[in-house]
Amino acid sequence: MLLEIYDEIDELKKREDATILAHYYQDGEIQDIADLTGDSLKLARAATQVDTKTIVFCGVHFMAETAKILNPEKRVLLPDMLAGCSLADSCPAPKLAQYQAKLCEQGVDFETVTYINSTAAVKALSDWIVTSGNAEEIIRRVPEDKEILFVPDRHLGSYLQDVVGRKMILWDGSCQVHEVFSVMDLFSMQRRYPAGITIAHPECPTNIREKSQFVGGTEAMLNYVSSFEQATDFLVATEANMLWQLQKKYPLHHYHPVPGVTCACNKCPHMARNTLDKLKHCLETGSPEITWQPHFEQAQKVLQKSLLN
Ligand code: CIZ
Repeated sequence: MLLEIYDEIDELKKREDATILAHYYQDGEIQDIADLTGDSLKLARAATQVDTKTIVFCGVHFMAETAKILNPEKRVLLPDMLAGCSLADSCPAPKLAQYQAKLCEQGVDFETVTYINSTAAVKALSDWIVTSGNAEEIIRRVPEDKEILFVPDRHLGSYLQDVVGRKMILWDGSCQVHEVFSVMDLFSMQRRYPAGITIAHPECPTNIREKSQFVGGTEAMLNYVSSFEQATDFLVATEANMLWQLQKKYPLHHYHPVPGVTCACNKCPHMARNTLDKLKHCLETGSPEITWQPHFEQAQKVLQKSLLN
């Protein structure tokens, strides 16, 4: 059954001249059939190098939208148009515009640094876009005499404040997956695996980050794990499908999801909307498709300056 649908998708991919990009938070069976897997920085950059007419983006809406913005001439398909993001939802563009106007009235001289987990309309209101992979580097590019308004993830923002040593005005958003890790669950995992190494995503709350030996985005996690030559237990505080990618690339080690076997709430319900059936269906029908919107033009300028330069 799985082999059959893989063959059908392969055939459709040829027929439609398509490339499949998949985020590390997609189910393993989707990552397995993708031409390329990655975090949002790697995938956004890869999308600009694709030589097929169509990109099928297996990820959430803002990721496919970013691929379209960076490649207006390509057809970009998203298997499920409702694959959203709690972080993007936490920062609606009109609310951000209102807050920016208030800061201006108060005489605050600031630049807006926006996490890529945001809508195109929010990106269009921003000075910079960051991903978990390039945030430190971009924040260091903001002139020292400017305040920074960081949106929408308060946990990533607070992590970056510590790392870069720069106070920022933080928007009050968070990721529903990373927000739910509890430090008590982590402690019990650490008791179960006393020699284990805890690796956490910077979208996790401070109390989880403080109890972790390594904090970094998914690409940084892969890089970190690659430096261990002896079999090691890793306790992983991020979306649970990341374990599939870790296991595939570095099978020597053992990976344990935080909070562990008793709870599946560390799976992103939005990413889970994409399935192999929907992937096949979007190739068959050419829909749902991300279509160009007027505000993409401004978002494109900010994305290009932030991710491609
Ligand atoms: O930047 C991304 O792709 C996300 C959402 C997480 C990560 O660290 O890769």
